[in-house]
Amino acid sequence: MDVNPTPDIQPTAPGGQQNDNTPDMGGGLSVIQYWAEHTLSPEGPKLWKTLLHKSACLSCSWGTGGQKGSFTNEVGESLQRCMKSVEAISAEIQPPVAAHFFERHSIEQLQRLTSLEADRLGRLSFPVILRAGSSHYERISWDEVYQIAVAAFRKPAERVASYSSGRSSNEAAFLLQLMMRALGSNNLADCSDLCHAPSTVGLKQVFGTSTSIVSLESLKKADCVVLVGSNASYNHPRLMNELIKLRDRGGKVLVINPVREIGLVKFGSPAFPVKSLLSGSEISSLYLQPIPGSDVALFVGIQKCLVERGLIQQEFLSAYTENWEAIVEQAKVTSWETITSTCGVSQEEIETAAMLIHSSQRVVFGWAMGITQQQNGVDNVFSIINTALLSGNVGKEGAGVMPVRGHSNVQGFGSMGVTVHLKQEIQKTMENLLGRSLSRVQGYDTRALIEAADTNQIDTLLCLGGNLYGANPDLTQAKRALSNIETVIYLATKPNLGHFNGLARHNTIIIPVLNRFENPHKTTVESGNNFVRLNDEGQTHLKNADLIAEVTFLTELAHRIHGDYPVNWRKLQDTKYIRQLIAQTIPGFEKMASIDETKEEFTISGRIVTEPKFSTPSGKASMVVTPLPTLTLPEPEAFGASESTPGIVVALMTGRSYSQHNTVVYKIEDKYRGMPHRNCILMNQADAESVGLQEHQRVTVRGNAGQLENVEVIYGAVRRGAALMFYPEVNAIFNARIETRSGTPAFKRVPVLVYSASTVTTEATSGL
Ligand SMILES: Nc1nc2c(c(=O)[nH]1)N[C@H]1C(S)=C(S)[C@@H](COP(=O)(O)OP(=O)(O)OC[C@H]3O[C@@H](n4cnc5c(=O)[nH]c(N)nc54)[C@H](O)[C@@H]3O)O[C@H]1N2
Ligand SMILES: Nc1nc2c(c(=O)[nH]1)N[C@H]1C(S)=C(S)[C@@H](COP(=O)(O)OP(=O)(O)OC[C@H]3O[C@@H](n4cnc5c(=O)[nH]c(N)nc54)[C@H](O)[C@@H]3O)O[C@H]1N2
Ligand code: SF4
Ligand SMILES: [Mo]
Repeated sequence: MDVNPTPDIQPTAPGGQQNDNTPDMGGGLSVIQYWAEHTLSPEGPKLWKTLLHKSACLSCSWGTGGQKGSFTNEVGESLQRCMKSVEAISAEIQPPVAAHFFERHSIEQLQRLTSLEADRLGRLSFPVILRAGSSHYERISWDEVYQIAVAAFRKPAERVASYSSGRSSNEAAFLLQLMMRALGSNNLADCSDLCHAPSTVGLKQVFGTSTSIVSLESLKKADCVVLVGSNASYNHPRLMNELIKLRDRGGKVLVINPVREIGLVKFGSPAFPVKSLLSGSEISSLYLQPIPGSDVALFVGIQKCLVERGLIQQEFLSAYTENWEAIVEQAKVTSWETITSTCGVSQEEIETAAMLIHSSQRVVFGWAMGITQQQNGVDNVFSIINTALLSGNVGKEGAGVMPVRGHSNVQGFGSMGVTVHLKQEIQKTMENLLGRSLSRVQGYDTRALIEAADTNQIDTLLCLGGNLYGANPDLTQAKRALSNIETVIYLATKPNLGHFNGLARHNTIIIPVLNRFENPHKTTVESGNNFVRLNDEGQTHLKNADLIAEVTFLTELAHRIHGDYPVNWRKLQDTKYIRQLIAQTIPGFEKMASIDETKEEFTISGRIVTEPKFSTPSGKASMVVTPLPTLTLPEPEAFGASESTPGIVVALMTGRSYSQHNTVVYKIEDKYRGMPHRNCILMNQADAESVGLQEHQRVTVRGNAGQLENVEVIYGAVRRGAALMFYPEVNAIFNARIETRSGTPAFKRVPVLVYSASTVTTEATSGL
């Protein structure tokens, strides 16, 4: 077949149609309106002060800001910050939670708050405790905080755990893991367990390094980007600028996503006010909509096309990779029929995608949660890497593989050793520092932590940020599990659902902390592009408040637990000394030793790959065969529905709306998908009509752990058999399957029954 990859091929059925309320592009003037509203409002001066502060953006891992000015990226381009940054800052510069708020509101009342309402309470500004048997949080002295915390940390090490979210600094992350490991505990659960852990596992196995191998500089030289399972138009808006520039220089963008996200089709970027903002820039050259969870099949299809047409880079493969023959063999023996029936994308479309990749010289493959939050998430990652290698797109400038990471410092947490899969090199340096071996007991990752707590195996939990309760599947289980823990200590900037629902058996303490732009000392963070940012000292707007810096709290606690072992913890309150420790113990961070003097932000050494030499024992990329998933959905009866129920079982993708940051909701509507509020399900019109449902009808959505009522059906450009809803609310109804190598839940393929409430019987829903 003679395929000429033409740009802008529209999706064919069964991809679904956008509803009438969907705008015809992402971004656009409303972004500027948002900016104007906020920067000209009474909070404006505070907002500007923060925007101009020399620190990295709080929001996503793309990592804007830092020493060269908050609007500057790592290659020195001064672009505007995206409005997500403003959204995140606005939430942090809120007034404090009212002084007597906790006295006046019982925990029962607090549990009725929505995520948005909890966030709008304002900034936490003094420590509080909920004691067993008490109905209210009450203020607590710092002395008592430390007394309770120290007693809690004296429990057996394997019964002490931490959970962290990726907004805190490298310095805080380093201290957390040092304190835990000095105790003899490896229970360092982290939000990345729910997020990019499959990328870490997959990249490590193939290349011996676990983060993106592409720098921003290199991305700028690509002539094709394959963007898989990422809605960058919502979650990494500045990546959109790179795609716009790539299209402008004649490059191609291949998007793979079951939902036709309007911002990935066309995006109006404020960074290009004249040519893009109003009219929008074309993003996707080709948009494929596979069945959720089927990306491996699609990539094996692309590989098959390249193999069949003799287009694989055989010399490159022989010289620089291992096991490539097995990947080629798999592509050969897997039939087109198997491939297309698994992924629901036609052979012609797959071949078009393959030729688009082949006809490009330098291809970057980027991916996010659509790939990792799957039962075969690690295979998904392998299949992308295999495609990159077969097409010769690794080991040169302008090409490679790039997980598009989550939180603004989630990657830094991993680098600092906050992980249950500690790198051998760090294990050694930690053992040197501690003067003894680390515990060999396998630590609990996030899901394992919940399971362990659910079976009464945890006494003490410290949460450095995040919302462990709301981020997990099966909220009933999460609540129960946390209620088995004697002491839970939350370090947080703002109240969230977890503080009111994730309650300990004896004592739940909330410690109010300073955020990144308020700390009295310098800190650092690491972007998804492996770039280390230095954040300047700052001040909080909260006057007369009793907040603490994370570093201060952790060092004070560690000092009380460990004395001066293995370091003088209090001396580390001058964070320069933590950076020196990091430079000595964490590979690639050598430049950290002098960053206080040089102010030189840097790319971590050994991460970016521009030559075909890898950090594996053989120096070659070690390719792994990817079995195709068998994707079935249960029958309606499995959900306890009677045979006559007019319901449909769909593969539900759970993720982010336009205006939320993870479990924190900023606005209820998602205007780019035309979803007016949180309790909506985005469905394919033909699916809905096949069981007599109509747009705007209210339905019940039932998973294997519960159901949500009164959910509004919204038609959207989502492929047949699939649907989309928002977390954290939807986490109430399902207990996700777990990817075994990474521990990551399959949040993006949740079988649910959608039915009209009046006509269903209720029986047990177990065994799905
Ligand atoms: N503003 C904002 N920015 C954020 C965040 C936020 O909540 N708000 N969160 C941060 C964090 S922690 C993370 S991890 C990232 C998340 O960033 P993303 O990964 O972009 O976010 P999601 O909404 O979880 O899902 C992304 C896309 O996956 C698609 N998808 C679902 N299933 C599949 C599938 O089977 N295959 C394919 N190919 N695609 C699929 C969905 O349709 C959706 O478009 O963003 C970070 N940045
Ligand atoms: N169904 C479903 N579930 C999911 C996902 C999904 O796509 N679908 N995505 C998963 C993913 S990718 C992730 S990363 C997790 C997110 O899980 P988490 O990281 O646990 O949750 P967040 O909502 O990001 O945490 C927000 C809270 O962090 C606190 N915070 C903010 N800044 C700071 C700070 O500087 N210091 C401290 N100490 N606290 C701070 C605030 O109190 C805020 O309320 O959710 C996961 N859960
Ligand atoms: S792209 Fe991410 S890091 Fe950059 S300004 Fe926007 S939210 Fe911040
Ligand atoms: Mo994430």
